[in-house]
Amino acid sequence: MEDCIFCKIIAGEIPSTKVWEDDNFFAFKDINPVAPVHVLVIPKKHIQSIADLTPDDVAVAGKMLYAIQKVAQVMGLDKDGFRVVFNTGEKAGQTVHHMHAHILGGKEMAWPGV
Ligand code: DGP
Repeated sequence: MEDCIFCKIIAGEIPSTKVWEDDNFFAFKDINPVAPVHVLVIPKKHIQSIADLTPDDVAVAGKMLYAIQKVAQVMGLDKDGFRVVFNTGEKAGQTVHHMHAHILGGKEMAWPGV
């Protein structure tokens, strides 16, 4: 989609540090990491947020969880644990309106963290 930063990252028009990719998803390091490991996983299809999913997106949404598992393995987080965050909408702090999962790890994390 025009003017979407993450669509431009997928297209290679904006540089990023890619950590994993398959036919449907792209994973790269967050530019402002808040944990020793902080990776974003995005669908190649432009979907604005979880709140914008349609029935046509159900398959890609399900596959996204499996992609998150693969990225966690690549980053060596699968043994010790990791956190997955989907900021959804303005009040939750979503700043990029292309659905993305933050994968956070490499440190002890408190809960609740809100
Ligand atoms: P959120 O607040 O949930 O919408 O998170 C958006 C994240 O995207 C934020 O942690 C910073 C990251 N980000 C924004 N622009 C870029 C970029 O151009 N490159 C990379 N690698 N990350 C970006």
